[in-house]
Amino acid sequence: MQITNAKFITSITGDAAFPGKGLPEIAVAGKSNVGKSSFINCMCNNFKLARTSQEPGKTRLINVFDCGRFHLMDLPGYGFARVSAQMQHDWGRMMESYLSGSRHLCHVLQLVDLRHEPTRDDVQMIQYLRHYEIPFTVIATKADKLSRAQRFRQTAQVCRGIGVQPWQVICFSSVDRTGKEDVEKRLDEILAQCTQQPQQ
Ligand SMILES: Nc1nc2c(ncn2[C@@H]2O[C@H](COP(=O)(O)OP(=O)(O)OP(=O)(O)O)[C@@H](O)[C@H]2O)c(=O)[nH]1
Ligand SMILES: [Mg+2]
Repeated sequence: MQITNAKFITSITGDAAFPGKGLPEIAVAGKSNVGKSSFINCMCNNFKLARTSQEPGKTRLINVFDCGRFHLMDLPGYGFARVSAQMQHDWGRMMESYLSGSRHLCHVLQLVDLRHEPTRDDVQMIQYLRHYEIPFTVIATKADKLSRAQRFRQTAQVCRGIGVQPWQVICFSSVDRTGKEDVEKRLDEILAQCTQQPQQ
């Protein structure tokens, strides 16, 4: 599916239930600066939708976008060394409360940087998702910075790092739109699964 007319609705903390319209939620997770907001803008064909920044830690709340058939949730990035211990603690609480408490969350798009080995935080995030039994797809970002051969090698590294198979990883670039159609196809599959198993 191509996403047209996506709109920013609100920012939430994850503590209180998001009333929404009962639409399935697809969340975008990943470390700070991995390209979550750029990914959302690229997928929604609107480069002014989610605020992107070269300064990590820009997105501090969960930003909610209405994409018609589902809500896209831009989660705050993790692993930003310069934030205080208090902020890291608050981040953990917010994520835990959202991931364990949302009634409509049906899938997480887990972004990792294709150029680097998955971080300890990436591994922990995947463990969280497995623990809460939340289905996820791995999106490896910034593919434009690598050659074809490098992409192949790096995909293998991502797979080893977080324990997934190569077919579970989509190489992506919000700069040259590598992988955009693959993600669109994946969204169709995700939504078909979500609507087959309506949440209580
Ligand atoms: N070359 C390249 N740069 C990218 C890509 N995606 C994002 N960037 C750059 O990476 C930086 C961070 O992008 P954001 O989309 O703001 O990252 P984020 O994950 O939302 O960051 P936080 O909100 O801080 O967690 C920006 O300078 C982007 O222009 C990509 O696919 N290719
Ligand atoms: Mg962001």
